[in-house]
This record gives sequence, structure tokens and C-alpha cells, in this order.
Amino acid sequence: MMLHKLVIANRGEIALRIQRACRELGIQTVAVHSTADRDLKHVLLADETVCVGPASAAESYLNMPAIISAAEVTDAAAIHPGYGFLAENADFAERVERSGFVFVGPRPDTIRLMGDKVSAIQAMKAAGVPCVPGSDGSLDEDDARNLRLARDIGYPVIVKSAGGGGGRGMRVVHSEAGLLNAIALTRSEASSAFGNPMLYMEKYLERPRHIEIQVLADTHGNVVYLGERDCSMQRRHQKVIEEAPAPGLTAQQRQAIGEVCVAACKRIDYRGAGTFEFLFQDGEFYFIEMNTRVQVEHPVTEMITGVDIVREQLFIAAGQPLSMTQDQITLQGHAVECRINAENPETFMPSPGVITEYHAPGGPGIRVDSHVYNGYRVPPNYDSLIGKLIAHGETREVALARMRNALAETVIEGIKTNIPLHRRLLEDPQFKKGGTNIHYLEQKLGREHS
Ligand code: MV4
Repeated sequence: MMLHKLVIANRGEIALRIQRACRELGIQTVAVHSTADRDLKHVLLADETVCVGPASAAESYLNMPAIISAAEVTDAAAIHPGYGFLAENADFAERVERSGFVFVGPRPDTIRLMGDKVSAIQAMKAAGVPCVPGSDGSLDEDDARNLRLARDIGYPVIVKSAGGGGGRGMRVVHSEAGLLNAIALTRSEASSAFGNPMLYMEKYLERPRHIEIQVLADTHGNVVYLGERDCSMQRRHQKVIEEAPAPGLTAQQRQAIGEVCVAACKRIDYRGAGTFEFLFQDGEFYFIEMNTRVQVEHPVTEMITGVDIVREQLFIAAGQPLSMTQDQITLQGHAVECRINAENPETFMPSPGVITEYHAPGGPGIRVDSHVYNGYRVPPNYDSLIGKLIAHGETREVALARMRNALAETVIEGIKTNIPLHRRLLEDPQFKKGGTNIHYLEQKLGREHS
């Protein structure tokens, strides 16, 4: 039994991606949208549409009663939250389920467990996942104890907020002199930003890569890992280029960390698609966070495994078993994704407006995940991501060559995009070698500015 109708509680490229998966499975789609998004491609293509509020995301895509009402009036069976907005809001997942709908994602208590970074780390440690050396649980207000803890860990340390994640609410401390002040400042920021003053401490790793493991878990106890993605090319915690597999990772390293993640999923009875985020330095993995949603960069994993992650999310939500076992998953070639943003490539300022000319790239191994079209107006109210360009090839070199062609072929006029930045990055000698760390892009941009 498949779901008969699904509410897509998102916008832009991921809404279209979810709609395409639904269409393949014969699931009717309901597009909920803001007044600014009446002309979104998936809204125009939806079986039914419901306007859930004004342009402001707080009053539309984050408006829980309006979204749940849309499911009620259209008699939908399920709600897919996509990424961002309400995707990792445990209260929303709970309200969706209490209203009698299927939430396409983990159980609300799992979302809550992972949303609190302290409980997430504790759960993972207990499940045998390697974590960064650090505090056992949250910090208390005992100055002497915190000083002793940091000295035991060894400077530099990083103070993080339990309610943070994704780079929000953290501070690096290089010596004892700065510790207590850093704790006080981070605690006060955490209270106001997240309504949760809880903090934790880790050894600060100075030049790690960001490598994440994709997993899928159904409600029958089957769990698989789909290899890893390297997301180290980022600026201000916004990923710019992602790739799979991670350059230089051995099959043995992949299998070892993958099996650890699968075992952890079984231990916590995880359900749905999930991503284990690790810092990877000197050949060792250190768990930092778990994402309980489909991620922006999921296509690179799809390209090298042939697994449709969104379709599997829908199967899992419908109570069906995964369509593959671990031994059927093999990695084929290499895939790279460039996030295309409507922004000034020098200043990174958003560049909304009308796309007056649009030509998508194509050819072997090229995939375009984008909702934009000729004449589409990029509204100023949301994230500047307007699409993703994904290139797949037998080797990393082939994938990169195809990406260079695709970037050169793409025409987007009327707004500024970061395509010029991508074209420079694809010529960067260090990027071409592979394996750059999380600081590489910001350091490169810093060098170019001086
Ligand atoms: C760290 C770290 C170094 N050491 N934790 C930033 C995002 C959040 N998910 C965790 N982050 C980091 N945690 C320890 N113990 C460095 C970062 C970090 C980072 C991590 C992943 C991708 C990009 C990053 C950029 C700056 C800092």
C-alpha cells in the first residue's frame, strides 16, 4: 500500500524533487506555498495547491496549523518536510502524527534526541560511534571544574551550544585565559538564540574535513549506508561544492564507519533517511551531529549508488521495506555537486529578480535539480539556492571535466549567480587534487582579497 496523496511542505528545487518522486510512484501531490511562490514550478505542476500564508516564511512555510490544515482539507495521507523550515522540528512531526498524517521522517522523539546536540552525542557514544574527545554531557557552572576539563582535553577547545548545530552558537578557545569568558558569552547567546543555555566542550580539531554518511532505515529493522559525501568546500557554514565518494577514503575506512552508523541506527531504532556528520582528520572519524532529513547534497549519493533517496523515504513512510540490501549497494564512479545561488559572486550578497534568459546544461552524466525557468522571478524572501548542478563520471577527473563543461554551458541572465565562483574553484589546483579541509575555501577567498 502506497500513500495516495502527499503534502509537500517546502518550496524550490527540493519541492520539485519530492514531487517528481511522488509522480513516479503514483502519489498525488499537494503544493502548499506562500503568496510569493504562486509561480513556483512544482506549484504549477501540482495536483492541488493551498496558499498557506504571506511571503514571510514564519507565516507560511513555518506555519504549522496552516500546513496541517492543508493536509486535512485535501485529505492527504502524508507530509514531506524537505530540508530547512520544519524538517527537523520535533513538535511539528508530533503534531503531524497526532493529526493522523504520516510524517516523512524519523519519529518525533528521534528528531528531538538529535536536535539536542548533547543528547545526540551521548546516544551515539553509547551506540559505539566515535566522538570528539570532550565533556561527558553538558557543562555545569563550576568554573574550576570547567578549567580542569579543558586542561584535560587540551587546548584549543571548542565550546558549543546543545541547541545549536550547523555552526551556530560555538566559540573556539585557545588558552586558559579565555575559557570562562567564552563559556559565559556562549551561554548567554545560546539562551537568547535557542532558548537553551546548555553547553558542551570538545577538543578543537584544527584542519578536519567534513565527511558525512548517508543511511536509510525502514520500519522492518533493515538499515543500509550509502557511502559518504565530502562537504568540506564551504563558506560560513554554507556548503558550496559536495562530492561522493570522499577523495582518498579507502574502501576499508568506508565500510568500517558505514557499519558503525548502521549499528547505531539499529541501536536507536532509527527510521527514515539520515546523515551522520563527522569531522575527519588524520585518518580518524569524529561524530559531531546527526541530520534527520533529506539533505541538499543527496544527489551525489544517488548518482554513485543509483538509489533514489526520496523514493526510499516514501517507501519507508508507507511502511514498506527498503528496496535494496547492503550487498546490492556498490559505488559507481564519482559525483560532484555545485550549489547554484542567486548571489553576487564577489560579495555573496543575495541577487533576487527575474531570470530573463535561462539555458540548462546537459550531456552525459549531467543532472540539473532546479525549479527555475525562463521568466521566473527569484523572490527575495528565502534562501538564495536556485538549483544544483550535479556531474557524474567514471572517475573524479571525468566528473570534474563534465562539471566544467556544464558550468560553461549554463546561461542565467537577469540575476547574478555564483557560477563564476564555481568555475574558478574547478580550476583550483588544490581542489583538483582533492581532500582539502573545511577552512580551504575561506582561506582561498581571503588570499584573493588581499
Ligand atoms: C568542530 C570543529 C572543530 N573541532 N568541532 C561547525 C558546524 C558544526 N556542525 C560543527 N562545526 C565545527 N565543529 C570540533 N571539535 C570545526 C567545525 C567547523 C566546521 C565543521 C564542518 C564544516 C565546516 C566547518 C567550518 C568551521 C568550523
